Amino acid sequence: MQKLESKQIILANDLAGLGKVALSNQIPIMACAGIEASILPTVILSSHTGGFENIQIDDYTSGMQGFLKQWHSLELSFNAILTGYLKNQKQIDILLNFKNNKMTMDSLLIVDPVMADNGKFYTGFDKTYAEKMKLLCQNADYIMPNITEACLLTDSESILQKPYSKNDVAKLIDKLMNLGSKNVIITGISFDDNNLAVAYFDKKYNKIDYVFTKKLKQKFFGTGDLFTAIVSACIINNIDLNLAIEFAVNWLAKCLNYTVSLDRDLKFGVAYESFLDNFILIMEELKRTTKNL
Ligand code: PXL
Repeated sequence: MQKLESKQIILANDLAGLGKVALSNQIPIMACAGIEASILPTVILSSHTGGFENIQIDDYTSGMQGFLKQWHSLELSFNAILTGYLKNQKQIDILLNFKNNKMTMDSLLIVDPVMADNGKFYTGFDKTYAEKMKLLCQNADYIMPNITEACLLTDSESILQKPYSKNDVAKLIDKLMNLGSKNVIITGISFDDNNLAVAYFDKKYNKIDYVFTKKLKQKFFGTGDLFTAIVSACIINNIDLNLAIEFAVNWLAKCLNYTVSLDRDLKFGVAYESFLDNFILIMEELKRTTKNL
């Protein structure tokens, strides 16, 4: 097995040419975290699908198999694989097979079960897809669903019909743990109109905790992909989950507020570039304090 010096991650996500989402967001985050990324595109699009027209969309399912076949033959070892937007059930099978048969035991599987938001499936996803996604989550070391996806993975959609409580979220986390996921992070939780929260269960501390942030009224694209990349980078760097989530939420809040201040069309993505130097500083400090613990 070939051991490369720096930490290694596989990013399985879509590649959109225009409008920064998915891989376009996650690749720079990994570089700034000092982690080398191997790129596994699931779909190649001329732009993301939120608010653009005449989009060129190429399903990359067969390409993924070729990529992984080559990588396996090179006997590389990876610290983690982070999955994002997957186009179909076949892609889930491909990743499950790679994780269970081709990766070393200490490689982490981190799953963002992208399929729904605001109580609804995204176009192209349905209940059968959600059933398959449960399988991927069962095999995961960390799952990062939003609240809608968490409900769909646990057949708890009724929670979304009315205002929900911390007690409801605790039940959801319990069900997700029973599914087999080792650590659970739920995003997009909203108990009131003004705040958004991330809830997480860290097996190491055996308790549920929350990080809150101010809710912005605008709709952004690709924030979930930035969030999962930042938290995954911290996990690989052995940084505690509470520090990781606080870092991700607070750094993203700075980027989002700046993006709003630019008064531009939000479909082009979050203007995070001028905050990457700040990202590197915080990440390096977190790595240093983790090493000294
Ligand atoms: O996570 C945002 C995203 C990712 N990938 C594709 C998208 C979007 C949002 O619209 O269309 C293809």
